[in-house]
Amino acid sequence: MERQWWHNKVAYQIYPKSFYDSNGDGIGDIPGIMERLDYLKYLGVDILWLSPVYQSPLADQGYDISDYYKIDPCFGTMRDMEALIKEAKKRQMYILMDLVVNHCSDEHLWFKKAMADPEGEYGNFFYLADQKAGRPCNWRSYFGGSVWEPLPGTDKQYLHMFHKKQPDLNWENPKVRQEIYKMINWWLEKGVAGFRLDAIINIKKALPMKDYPADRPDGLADAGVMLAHAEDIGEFLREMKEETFQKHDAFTVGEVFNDKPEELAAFIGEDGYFSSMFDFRETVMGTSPKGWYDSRPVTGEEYKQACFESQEQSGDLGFYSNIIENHDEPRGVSHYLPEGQVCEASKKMLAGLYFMLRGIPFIYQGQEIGMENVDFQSIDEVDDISSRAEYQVALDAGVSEEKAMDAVRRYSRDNARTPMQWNGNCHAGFTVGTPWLRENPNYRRINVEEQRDRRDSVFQFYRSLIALRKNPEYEDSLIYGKCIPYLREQKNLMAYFRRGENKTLLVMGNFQEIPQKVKLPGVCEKVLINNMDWVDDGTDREMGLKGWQYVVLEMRMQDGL
Ligand code: TEU
Ligand code: CA
Repeated sequence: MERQWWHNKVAYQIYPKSFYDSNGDGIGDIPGIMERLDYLKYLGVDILWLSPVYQSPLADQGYDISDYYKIDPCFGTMRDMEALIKEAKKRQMYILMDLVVNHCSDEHLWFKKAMADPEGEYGNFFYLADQKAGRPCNWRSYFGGSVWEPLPGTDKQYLHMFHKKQPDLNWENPKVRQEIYKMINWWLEKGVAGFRLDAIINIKKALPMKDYPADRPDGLADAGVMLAHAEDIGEFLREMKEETFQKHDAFTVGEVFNDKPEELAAFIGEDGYFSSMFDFRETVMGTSPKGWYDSRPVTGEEYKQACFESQEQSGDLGFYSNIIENHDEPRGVSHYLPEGQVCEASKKMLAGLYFMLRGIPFIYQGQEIGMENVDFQSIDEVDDISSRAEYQVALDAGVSEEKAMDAVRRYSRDNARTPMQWNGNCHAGFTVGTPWLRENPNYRRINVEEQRDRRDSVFQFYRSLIALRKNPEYEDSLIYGKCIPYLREQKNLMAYFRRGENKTLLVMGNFQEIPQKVKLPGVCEKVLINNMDWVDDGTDREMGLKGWQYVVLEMRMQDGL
């Protein structure tokens, strides 16, 4: 496989609004990110993905862009952005922008022009239809309700897969595509290293539009069903890559749900449309088509099998990007670890297990100190539009308010969006003003200041995971080596080899509170990482693991293994 600059990198997602507020207005900003670059460098991450900072009415926290060439004043100025790119470069760090091009904001000039003259050039930038013929299809928006909305002041309606303030761009129109490529190149020329491609699989609709069988009492059909019928998205993606990313050797990571396994090579293979894409197999596990209220917890066994299935699927054809959380999900430790078992040891184990899989590890802000879900008491404490929609879905299904709140507590996107916990002072050291979203009250216990210099902290554990992945001695096994499950059927043990040409590492986590014994397939030469002070020196052929213990071993394998 041809070597790429990003293969051995570790990425970190910043949610700017909640990262660090430099001027006391309660909103995190770009100068705030700049002040924390040295912190991120010390952690050891290289690639920084910024959730959107473009000009936006913030109906969906910046995923509704009204001008792709401007920075929203609440985040700073274009000069700040340029300075950030420069400061990152100085530290051999790379900035990824969020590329939100399935839709723009209804306050974007294109949409305003479409409203003023639906039959004109800009009408064709969107999916418009006459109102009088009724809805062209029964697709349900991801944020609830029909995807169709009247186009104000006209007799038309427009399509939005997400919020009604996020009209979908018509990718079938070559002019739209050219506008987008121009914008992408403009940013690449500014020095960003690449993009995370938001909701990218939505750009291709199954046309002509038609109804699918209704899957809820609202008579609508999940938009994902339509996506499964959409074909030839590759034509758009290849064109985009050739016109933009490829010319700049950019790193791209696609947000791809509803992926089709047979297309994986086309997406992330050597000549794929993207450098990488997120593995969401674990993320979507346990979700229900009915909504959050009907979703169920994920067990350790299920988590393991999902990881291994993805690893098997990608094999060595390309690199998935591995996560346990992001700005759309609950905190990974609250989601994947059993209730009542969330402690520093189990947090480290979960971190270590996903981190050593083949692929690019992404850390979401706050994950490195083990931030947890929030104990929201009422829906009024929640800002996120998707949580509010899901709350309503639950009530409409006849679920009690208490149960509906339970679902919000478990799945709300705001779990990940509360302010970064820098210290135990007022507002977790995030702002000297009033934070736009209330901080998690546990910040006095869980914060950077407390963990940074504590030898056995979650933060220091992440540092050691990153350092191991970066150690050139293990590049051959940890970056390019195969990932081979070990003792896959042994309950609550997640173990796998990372096998390179010269070295074989064995990664093991005991996904339970009680100890268990593991047969060794060879002799352990070195313990490279251990989340506990204790290691079983039992025998050459067997190793005991304490509850939630995690180790990475360098092995001398028995002949034939
Ligand atoms: O998310 C796309 C997406 O598929 C999500 O809506 C996901 O299904 C949902 O959040 C699960 O809770 C991207 C962004 O990551 C998200 O923040 C935006 O709201 C969305 O696109 C629209 O741009
Ligand atoms: Ca600010």
